Parts: sequence; C-alpha cells; structure tokens
Amino acid sequence: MFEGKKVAAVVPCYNEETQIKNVIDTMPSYIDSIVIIDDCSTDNTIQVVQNSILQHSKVILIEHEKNQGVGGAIATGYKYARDRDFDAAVVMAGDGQMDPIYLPDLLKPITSGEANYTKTNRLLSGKAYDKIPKTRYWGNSILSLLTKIASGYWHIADSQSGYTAIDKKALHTIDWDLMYKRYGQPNDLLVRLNIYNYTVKDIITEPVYNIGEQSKMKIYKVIYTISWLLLKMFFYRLKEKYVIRDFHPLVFFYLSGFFLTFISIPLFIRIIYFWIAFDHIPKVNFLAWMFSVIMGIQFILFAMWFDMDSNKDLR
Ligand SMILES: Nc1nc2c(ncn2[C@@H]2O[C@H](COP(=O)(O)OP(=O)(O)OP(=O)(O)O)[C@@H](O)[C@H]2O)c(=O)[nH]1
Ligand SMILES: [Mg+2]
Repeated sequence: MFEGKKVAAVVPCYNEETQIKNVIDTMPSYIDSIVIIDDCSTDNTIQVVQNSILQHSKVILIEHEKNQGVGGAIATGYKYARDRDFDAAVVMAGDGQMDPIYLPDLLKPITSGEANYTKTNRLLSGKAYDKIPKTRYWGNSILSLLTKIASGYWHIADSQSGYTAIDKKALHTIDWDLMYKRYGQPNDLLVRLNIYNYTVKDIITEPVYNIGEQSKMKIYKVIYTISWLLLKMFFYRLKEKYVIRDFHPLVFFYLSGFFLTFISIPLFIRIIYFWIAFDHIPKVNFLAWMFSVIMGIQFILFAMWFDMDSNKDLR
C-alpha cells in the first residue's frame, strides 16, 4: 500500500532475461502486485520470472499468446489492475530503465487526488542531452512537440516516456482494447485522457541508459508511424472533445486554417510558374495567395490558443 492505496506495477516485458530479475528485486515494498506481461519472449525471460515467483509472492506472470507490442502488454496489465480494483497502476518497463527512486513522486499526485495521470519528463533534467542517445533525443523532442498539438496537453514534454502512473478513475474509463499497441502507446493514451478532461502532471527525472538494456526500437521507423498516429488521434480528439461530447468553435478555426493553408500551395506554384515562364506575376493570383497564407496561419494559431485555454486547468 502507498499512502493507504492499493498499487499495481505493470511491467511489459519482451526478451528481458538479463534485466527482469533486477526490476523485480528492486521493486519497493509498498507495491502490492508486480504484474509482468510477457509478450511472447523468445529467450529465457519466463524462466527467470518463474524463479522470482518462488521468492516474491507479489509477482504475477501473464503470458501473451501472440506478440502484441509494448502498448498491448501495458493494456493487459491495466485491465488486470482495473478488474482487481487497484487504486493506481504504475508502468515500469522490464528493461530496468525506470529507477524506482522516482515512484513516490509519480504516485503522490495520484493518491492525493491531485492528478489522474503522471509521467516522468527526462528532457528537463539538465542531463538529457548528455545521457540520451542523440537520435532518440531529437526524435523524442519532435514527437513531444507534435504530441502537445495532438493531445491538448500543452504543458507536458517527453511524450515518449513510458514511466507513468494512472489513477482508478482513468483505469475504469479508458477502453484499453482501443489503445495503440506498439511504441505510440504513450502518445495515444495522452490523447484519450484529454478527451475525458483528466489532469496530467510531468515529474522531472534523470534519464537512465546503458544499464545492460537493449532497445528494440527502430527510431527512424517509429518517428513516421507515431507521427501518422498523432495526426489521426488529433482529428479524433477534435471530433470527440469539441463536437460530440461538448462544442467549441476552435474546430472551425482549425479546419478553415488547414483549408486555406492547403490551397495556398497550388496558388504559390502558379505564381512561380508565371514568374519563370512569362516573367510576370498575376496580381489576383498573388493577392489570393497572400490572403490564404495569412488567414490560414492566423486561423491555426487562434485554434491552438483556444485549445490551450480550454485545457489550462488539466495540469
Ligand atoms: N520492442 C518490444 N518491446 C516490448 C514488446 N512488448 C513489451 N515490450 C517491453 O517494452 C519495454 C520498452 O522497450 P524498449 O525497446 O526498451 O523501448 P524504450 O525503453 O521505450 O526506448 P529506448 O530504451 O529509449 O530505446 C521493454 O521493457 C520491453 O521489454 C514488444 O513486442 N516489442
Ligand atoms: Mg528501453
């Protein structure tokens, strides 16, 4: 129990035979259940976990029949915590990159009712640039910016952090079967939390790398798949939050902004064509292009501002 609340640690695990024992052994005593979800490991992970079960009564092993990806493994753990009436669930990866020293900071806002979801933010620690491998650092920074726009949580960064805590209310609200199953899971979940107006807090921590873990993430592939996911989730949030559940004219601002910015592209190409071919720019063409660019950008910026204002209390 942590401050009188029943807490589950959800541990997604795929080929972590060298790391998982340490994750179990260093789990603080206030964690009530350590729920390990094996995602069809092909190494000795299951054997190592089964040996640990003999020493630690809190360890529960759930074995996926088919590999689902890290998000799928987390969804299974969340459903376990929800169905057994846990008050909170923390996600700690099976690769040991999540230092339990930060667990109280993540859990306190949850158990006190201050936040529905907390996550670590490694980008503001002052050590991020030195400790995080460079491609990951820049990839994470780009995705963090896109996640602000897509999720409406403008105050958070380090969107790729998987070290998180969630409260009972959110555990019971989100449909875990719909959550994205692979590396975009933290981004997808943030958008879903925003639709229900849940509060999210960042906890500043130091990054942990080079402790014997082996990342399975292919960063160049992941950047594209998560960006595409964020685009879809952005429109999904606008529809769910500002059209279906409630209403806000920012939807029209966004749509008008995208439309005008989009039509400015062929108008610009036409200007360049006339300039090169005839050394002349048609006046009406130029005015139409100016109008669409200026109005398009203004509409988008105002929509962002309205979205920020609408979400300002969710911190
Ligand atoms: N790659 C992968 N990991 C999985 C899967 N299922 C569960 N996991 C676990 O998800 C956690 C995170 O995986 P990593 O590949 O280390 O990704 P990361 O820690 O988010 O990112 P970096 O370490 O910064 O590259 C680990 O504990 C994995 O064991 C799966 O199908 N594929
Ligand atoms: Mg890792």
